[in-house]
Amino acid sequence: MDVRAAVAFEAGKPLSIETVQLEGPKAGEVLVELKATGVCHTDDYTLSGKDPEGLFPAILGHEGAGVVVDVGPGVTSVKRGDHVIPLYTPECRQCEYCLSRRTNLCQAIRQTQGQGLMPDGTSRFKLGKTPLHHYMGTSTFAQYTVLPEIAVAKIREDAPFEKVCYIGCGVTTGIGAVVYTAQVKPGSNVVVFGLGGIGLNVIQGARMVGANMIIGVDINPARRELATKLGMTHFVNPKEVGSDLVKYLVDLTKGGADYSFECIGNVQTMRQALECCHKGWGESIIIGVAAAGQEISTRPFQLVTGRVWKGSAFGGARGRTDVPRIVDWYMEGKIQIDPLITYTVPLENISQAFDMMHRGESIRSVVRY
Ligand code: NAD
Ligand code: DAO
Ligand code: ZN
Repeated sequence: MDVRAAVAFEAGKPLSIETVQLEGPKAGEVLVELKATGVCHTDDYTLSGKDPEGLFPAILGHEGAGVVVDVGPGVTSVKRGDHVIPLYTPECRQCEYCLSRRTNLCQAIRQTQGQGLMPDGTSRFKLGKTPLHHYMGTSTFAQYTVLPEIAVAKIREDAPFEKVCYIGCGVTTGIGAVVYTAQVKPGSNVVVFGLGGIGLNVIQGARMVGANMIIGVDINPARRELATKLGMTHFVNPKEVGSDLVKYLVDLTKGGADYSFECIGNVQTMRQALECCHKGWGESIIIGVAAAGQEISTRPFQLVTGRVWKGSAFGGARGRTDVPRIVDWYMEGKIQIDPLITYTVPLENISQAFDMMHRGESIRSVVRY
C-alpha cells in the first residue's frame, strides 16, 4: 500500500515527506494505522548523525499510538480494531530475558531490530525500489507501520491517541524508572536532574508513589513552574548554587537523596547524581543517554560506602504488561500528560516539531495523522 511518511534520507538533513510503499504483515506481524506520534530527542539524535548505530535511509519515530488494521498468520494476542502502542522494547514472554523476571530487555528480536529490519531480516518499507530501514522496530513517522506482534501493547479504546502516544516512550521511561527500576518507597527523598520530557515524568512518578522531598535540578528556570505542578517540592538551579552542587543537595536532604535520577545524558551530572545520594543506601538511576564514547567516573569509595549506581531503559517496564496499566493511570487522573504536550502538528509540519525541540520551546510535540 502507499503510505505518507517522513523519510530520513541522510544524517543531518531535514526529514522529507514522501509517499512510500508498505508491504502487509507477514507471520507474527501486525499492520497498524498510526493516529499520533511524539517527536523525541532520540529521533533527533539519530537524524543528526551523532548516533553511531543510526541507519539511513530510514523511517524514524518510536512514540506512537494507533489501531490494528490487519494481522499476519499466527497472530493471536491482538486483532483488527484493537488500539495499540508500539513498543521499541518488546515483550515476547518466552526468551531467557523475559523469563528471568529480572529485566525488561527482551532479546527476541534484538538483532534484526538493531539492523533496521523486521525479524525475518527484510524491510516492509520501500521508496520505489529502495528499501527503507525500520527504526527502533517501530517507525512511527508514517501513517501506517508493520510491527511484530510482541512489539505492541493493547490499550483501552477510550484513551486519546494524541496524548497516550507519549506513553510509548517518555512517560513510561520516567514514571517506570520510579515505579519499576528504583521501586521508590513512600516518604523517600528524591532528586531529579533534568526537567525535560523524561525528568518531568520522574517527578510525577515520585509524587504518585508518595515521595517526601521531590527536588528538581535544572539550569533552565522556565522548567520550575510545570515541574511544581507535577509534584516538585524544591527547585535547584545549579547556576545559582555555586560550585558545590553535591554538598548543597546533601545538606538540603539532610544527608543525601534516597534516590536520584539523571535525565540529561551528561556524564558530569551522572556523577553529581550518584554523589548526592545518601551514604549507606542511596540509589542513583541513570536514564539519560550520554553521547557516543563518553564514560562515567566517581571515586569507588562512593560505592564501597553503600551508594548504588543503576541504569534504566524504557523505565524497566515490560511493555505489553505495564503500558496498558500506565494508560489506565492517565485515564484515572493519577498521572498527567496534557500539560506536557506543548504542540500538535500535522505530518507535513514535522520539521516544526524538531525546530521547537531544538529551541527548547517544547516538552513534547506530537504529530497527529
Ligand atoms: P530534554 O532536553 O527535554 O531535557 C533535558 C533537561 O536537562 C532540560 O530541561 C535542560 O535544561 C536540562 N539540563 C541540561 N543540562 C543540564 C545541566 N548541566 N544541569 C541541569 N540541567 C540540565 O531531554 P529529555 O527528552 O527529557 O531526555 C533526557 C535524556 O533521557 C536524554 O539523554 C534522552 O536520550 C534520554 N532517554 C532515555 C531513555 C531510556 O530509556 N533510558 C528513553 C528516552 C530518553
Ligand atoms: O536490549 O540491548 C538491548 C537494547 C535496549 C535498548 C534500550 C533503549 C534505551 C533507551 C534509548 C532511548 C530510547 C528512546
Ligand atoms: Zn523476550
